[in-house]
Amino acid sequence: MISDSQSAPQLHKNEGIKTRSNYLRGTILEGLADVSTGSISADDQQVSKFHGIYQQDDRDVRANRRKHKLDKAYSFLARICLPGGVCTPEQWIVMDDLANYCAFNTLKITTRQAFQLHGILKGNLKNVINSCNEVAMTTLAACGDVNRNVMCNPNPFASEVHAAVQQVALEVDAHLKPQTPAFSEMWLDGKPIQLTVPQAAERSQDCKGDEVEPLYGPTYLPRKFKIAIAIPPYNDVDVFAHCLGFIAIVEDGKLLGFNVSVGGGMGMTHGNEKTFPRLGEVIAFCTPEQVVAVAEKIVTIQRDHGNREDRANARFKYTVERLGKEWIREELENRLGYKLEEAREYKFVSNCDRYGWTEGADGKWHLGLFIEGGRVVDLADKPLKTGLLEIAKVHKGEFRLTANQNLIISNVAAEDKATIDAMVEQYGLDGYKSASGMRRSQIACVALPTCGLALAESERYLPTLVSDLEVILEEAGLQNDEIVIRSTGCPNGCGRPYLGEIGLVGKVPGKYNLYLGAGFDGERLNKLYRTSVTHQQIIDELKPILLAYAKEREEGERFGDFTIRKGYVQATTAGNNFHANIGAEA
Ligand code: SRM
Ligand code: SF4
Repeated sequence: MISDSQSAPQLHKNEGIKTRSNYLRGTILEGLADVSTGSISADDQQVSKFHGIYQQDDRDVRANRRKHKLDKAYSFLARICLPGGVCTPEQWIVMDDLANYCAFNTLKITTRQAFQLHGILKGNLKNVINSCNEVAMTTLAACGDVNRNVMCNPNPFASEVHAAVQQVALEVDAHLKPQTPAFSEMWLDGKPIQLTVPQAAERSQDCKGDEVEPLYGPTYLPRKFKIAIAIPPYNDVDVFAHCLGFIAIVEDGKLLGFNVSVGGGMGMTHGNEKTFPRLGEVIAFCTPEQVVAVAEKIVTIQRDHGNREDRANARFKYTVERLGKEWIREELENRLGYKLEEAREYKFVSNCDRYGWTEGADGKWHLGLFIEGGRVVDLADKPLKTGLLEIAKVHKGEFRLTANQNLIISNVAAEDKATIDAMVEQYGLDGYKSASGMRRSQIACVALPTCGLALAESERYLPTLVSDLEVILEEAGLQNDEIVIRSTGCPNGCGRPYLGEIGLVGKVPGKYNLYLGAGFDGERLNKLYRTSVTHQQIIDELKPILLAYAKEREEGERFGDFTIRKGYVQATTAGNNFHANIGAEA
């Protein structure tokens, strides 16, 4: 017989940290006031994530500092939410300024359409958060066990629908923000948080959180929660990689509503097959008026049924895997108090970005720029950061950050195109014109030197690998083909590598697991092909496959599909068979 002590659930220690934090206060302010160290306490590091800040240290200098018995070179990362990736020129100018004066002089466009500033000393955090708030940007809930920045694809072709969908993204984002007064008290001297749309004052009656946090309650969610909205035919937000996805259904230029997808996520742990990437499953259709309620109820389902004992199994994808999509739909409808309609037809064609000028339905123009690794920085030959600042000073539309870490200069009047073009050329921002199709279809997560979890390089490595692969692409005549390549420094999946036709996932310094076979439309995960391969081995492994692809592909056949048809890897048909039928030698 199992004794009580054996059967009582052992909550993960982070649950206690959240409870004791008093709605996200912890002792962060005391920690920041302590000038004897650049760091804060371990518990506060967990709590600070909800405020969008992470303690990090410069891993490039870690060993040397240890040798000289010095403390680590601590600084903080701030992640700034931009729902749907839309950023005004005024906001861009503030970000540029903060990068110069409070951070490492660069801006990172993230895979979730947000900004990251690296290298902030703890004494500057309040200044950064305040400055963002003054232009309606916030770090609140950029990280932590809450809903994160809501994504929405920056589809310039359907500009009218985009505006409606962007509004939905803003509303869902605002509705799911934590309500704790701690953020305003701690960082903003009690001033209100400025959001692009006002934070919803009320949650549904049956939310069953508590007075301070009507939606989340004092322990928030078991784990992070992510939402994306896609407008077919483009799946450039990788909607199925999300806990909750909305797929816009458009007829005759009108937004009818959204298919609802549940249970996606990327992260896993090497050697732990109980963890796996998983793609969301479409369960129903909802109208634009129902979206916010659907998002709220799904979040409460995860709050109440997610695993609070094992953080490695706490994401919503595992809740859906455990309880089944039919149960989730039934529970969702119970909580909504009405039935949802059946999902509608849709078709995705690509999860890549589109570059160059595109005209929107309203006659305004949008310029897609390639920003390698999402890093906005002044390089010796290409002053990208200065260029974008100068553009922000004259641009009358807005910027849109893409989920592939790129940038769109959006809503440009026809008469202003020439000015923007000239500036793009002057500052070397026209890289999209000459980059190979593979380079333009890449994602690299940050990894070293700032990411504490990186096992290998990613952002600093992928450009070199692509340069070497370009020699083969040239030989094969594939230089203009979009072949999706994604790398991450560890298996957490920040660059959504399991949706790369070629995926590279760091194992140890200089070695990667090589994955092949994801769908170009973002609807099929890839499969492990080789483990722990070095730079040269990656090239040697990929060369014959790329050459064969050039010669033997069928009309319109994508690289990922080809690697499956030719038997290099077997297709992954669901997250729970991601680890099965692996084509790699151990
Ligand atoms: Fe991520 C943790 C960077 C998108 C899955 N991620 C981290 C941390 C904060 C490391 C840490 O916990 O100490 C990284 C900071 C590195 C640095 O120095 O900047 C980090 N993640 C990023 C970014 C900046 C990658 C990028 O190069 O763009 C992305 C920021 C997005 C944003 O603006 O919010 C980023 N992270 C993602 C994505 C992609 C997505 O959401 O579409 C994923 C996979 C999708 C998913 O969540 O399933 C992702 N990050 C993780 C995980 C694994 C979660 C899991 O389910 O196991 C971790 C580690 C964790 O949570 O324990 C993590
Ligand atoms: Fe860091 Fe791993 Fe995320 Fe890359 S995938 S940013 S190495 S946590």
